[in-house]
Amino acid sequence: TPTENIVNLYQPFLDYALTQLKQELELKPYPIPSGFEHKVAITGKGKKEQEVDTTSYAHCSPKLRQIRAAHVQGGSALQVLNFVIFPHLNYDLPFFGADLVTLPGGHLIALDMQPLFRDDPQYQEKYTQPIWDTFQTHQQHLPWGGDFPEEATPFFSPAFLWTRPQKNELVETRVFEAFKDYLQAYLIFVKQAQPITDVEKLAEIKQAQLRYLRYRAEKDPARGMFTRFYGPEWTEEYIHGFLFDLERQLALNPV
Ligand code: DBV
Repeated sequence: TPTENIVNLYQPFLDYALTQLKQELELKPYPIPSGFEHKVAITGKGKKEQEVDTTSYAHCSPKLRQIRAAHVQGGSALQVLNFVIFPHLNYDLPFFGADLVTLPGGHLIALDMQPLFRDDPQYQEKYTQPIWDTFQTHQQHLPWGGDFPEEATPFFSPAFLWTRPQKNELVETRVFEAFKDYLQAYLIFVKQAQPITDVEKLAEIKQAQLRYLRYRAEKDPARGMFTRFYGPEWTEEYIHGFLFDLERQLALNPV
């Protein structure tokens, strides 16, 4: 039934990604701070009572510092999969970023290989050109999602898929295909990536990673939702200690 499908709308995305990554990379577990692996809250009253579960997943590989997912399951009116890959700081790889969100108002999909250097033509040639045809193929079927924060522009590539589909079916078909294609293309980038040794370039990468990370931690669009369900303390620790943890990690292990 439609309801059964929607309460697990993003599970196939998560299963696909983890299966592919395990197949293609030497994955190791990445620690999830204790108390953040799984969190449950009950919202609403009476007939509107609803459990909201948040489950975290994290791995790393020789070239990828953190591969992590947050999967929020709160019935037919709330499903979220936020999936981000953060490369190690000695690679110029983009971030793999997927924000798949279903709220009572509808679906919101953001999918991209988020660039370290948005306006650098050589960077675009290396990391946007190879997925340009894939982007165009899917974008035809996924209308532009409309307004999004102007200040987020530097963090998205020209191949940013941004859409608010009306129908579940479009998420289950076209969006899922796009997600698979972007992940496959990302895995090719990872395999081809060579470590950067130039000290100036390394410094630029670190600055670009921190810029991205600080923006995302500060502007996390899920902050309000998590705060309502799990309280402000849990939420801030989840954001800074797990979802966007680079600054904490650098404080522990400076590069
Ligand atoms: N978004 C996250 C994380 C989430 C999450 C970690 C674990 O970065 C969920 C959960 N995104 C989430 C939710 C909403 C959005 C919206 C719950 C809906 C918020 C609401 O309507 O209450 C892409 N995500 C959005 C929006 C954008 C993105 C543009 C619309 C929000 C708005 O208009 O302000 N992904 C998001 C983003 C960047 C990115 C802003 C920036 C680099 O990578």
